[in-house]
Amino acid sequence: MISLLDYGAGNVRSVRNAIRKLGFELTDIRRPEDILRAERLIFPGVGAFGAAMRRLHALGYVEPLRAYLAEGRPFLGICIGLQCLFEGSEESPDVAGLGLIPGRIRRFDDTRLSVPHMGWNGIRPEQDCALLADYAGEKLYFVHSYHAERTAENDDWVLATCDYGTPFVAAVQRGQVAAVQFHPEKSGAAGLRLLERFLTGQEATTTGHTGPPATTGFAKRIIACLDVRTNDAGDLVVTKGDQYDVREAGEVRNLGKPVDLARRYYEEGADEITFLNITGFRDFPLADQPMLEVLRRTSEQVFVPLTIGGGIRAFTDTDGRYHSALDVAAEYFRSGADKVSIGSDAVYTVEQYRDRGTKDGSSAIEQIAEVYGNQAVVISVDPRRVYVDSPEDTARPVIQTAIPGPNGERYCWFQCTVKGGREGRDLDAVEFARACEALGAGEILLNSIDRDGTGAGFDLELVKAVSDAVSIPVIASSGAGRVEHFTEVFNATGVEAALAAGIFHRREVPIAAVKDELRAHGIEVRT
Ligand code: 1PR
Repeated sequence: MISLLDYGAGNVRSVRNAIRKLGFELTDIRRPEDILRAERLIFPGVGAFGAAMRRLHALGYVEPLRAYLAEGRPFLGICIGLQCLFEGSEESPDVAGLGLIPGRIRRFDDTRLSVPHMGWNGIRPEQDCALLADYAGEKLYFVHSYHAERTAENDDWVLATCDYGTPFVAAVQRGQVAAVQFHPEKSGAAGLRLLERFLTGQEATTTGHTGPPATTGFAKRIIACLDVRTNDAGDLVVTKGDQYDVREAGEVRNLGKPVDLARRYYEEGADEITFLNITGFRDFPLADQPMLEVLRRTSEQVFVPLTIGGGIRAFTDTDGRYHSALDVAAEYFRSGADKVSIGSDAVYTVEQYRDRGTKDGSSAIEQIAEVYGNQAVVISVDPRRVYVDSPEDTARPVIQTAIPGPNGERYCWFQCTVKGGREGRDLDAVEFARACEALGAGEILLNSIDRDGTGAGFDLELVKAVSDAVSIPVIASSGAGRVEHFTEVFNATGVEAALAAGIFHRREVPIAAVKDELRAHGIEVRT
């Protein structure tokens, strides 16, 4: 029996799903005394350091947890569950940690790096221990802005390290007490293997295994995207447009069932899966139970990060009940999403922010980032090129383009649109991305209506303009037609990830072929 310390501050559905998938029963810690009765305890800390510690105090869990750890009983901390073992954190300087491990948690330097550190990074095992034996160079999924530093005082705790601009502690262990900064429940087969070793009590055994010295490269991510909507027969299907037109001979194209396709991409090596509920802008997503069900069922079978977008905004339903964007997002997180993606609503928010000149905390971006963290808020933007003869012809910032317009125009700007590209706004995608970053978004999913479904390659001018303008990760999307397009976008721009839909759905290019091509060009990927 495994006890889960879920203190109700966020979504730990994926940890539950992973444990169940491995065939183990779970019980929840509900009272302080349950902690000392636990046989094996998993603590997937969620949210921010200060909020997590305050919640543990409020529930009376701190002293029993300290006693459990002092006895050296089986424990696995995940993410904030590792950070709380230290003395404190720069994230919440006034809040003390559990103090089991000497040292303080520090923020990554965002003047040099994309922060949060989000994605698949290799680790370097530092002790001979079964939990991470044979993991040298193995890539696991990290998502965090703060990290533990290795020092002389905590050196005997360090089980594995990783590099992201600076070396940091990826895992700690002493006897049966272990904790990892990455998310095993989101790290595919490698993560499940580690969880299984903990669940079966192998964590403290030594193996005699000394792996090769590991490099810990940070992988570029390959994301499979599933545009989902109800077709004319009322079934929820994966569809795909050409420049956002998803109909063929009047019918919505049907490229398969969402859960089946998501599982296929997971098995084929996708680093993340994104669902976009493409008619979410007009339907109320919480009424869209099939979409929530898709997410629930997918999260039981797919152990890499899941993003869901479409319809994330405040809404008054047909009974006159008001639902905040945070309520909508919360329902998605509860159903298994790791990140939500905001489209149209983010455009309206940025327009208001531009007019006002200040943040007021009321937008979906700010509210969701505040509760679930910046890394959980993706902004999906659907820009379209608007050509002009000269920069004086528009008030928006232009680029000089190597792809002339239909009348030979040499300049263009990238117009943000809403409602699935149906309506253009007086807002440029570069200004938009900067504003979203300032409002607290963690990542930009950068589509291109001009390139969507064309197979002509990513719009490198757009991708470069946006990725140069922000320090949060950018996902290049729209237009992938051949493996070379992925190499091109990673070589020509600073994006962290590339997303494709049509070529994967139509089985024209396997995900493994994309990764082979990238590896052959010296670009780090997860195998
Ligand atoms: O505005 O918050 O409700 O969100 C709606 C979401 O649905 C947005 O993220 C928007 O991008 C998406 N969306 C709306 N209409 C469409 C459509 O296609 N008619 N799909 C749509 C966006 C674009 C990409 C696509 C890539 C790669 N699809 O996600 O997957 O272009 O395609 P490719 O590799 O085949 O070229 P809201």
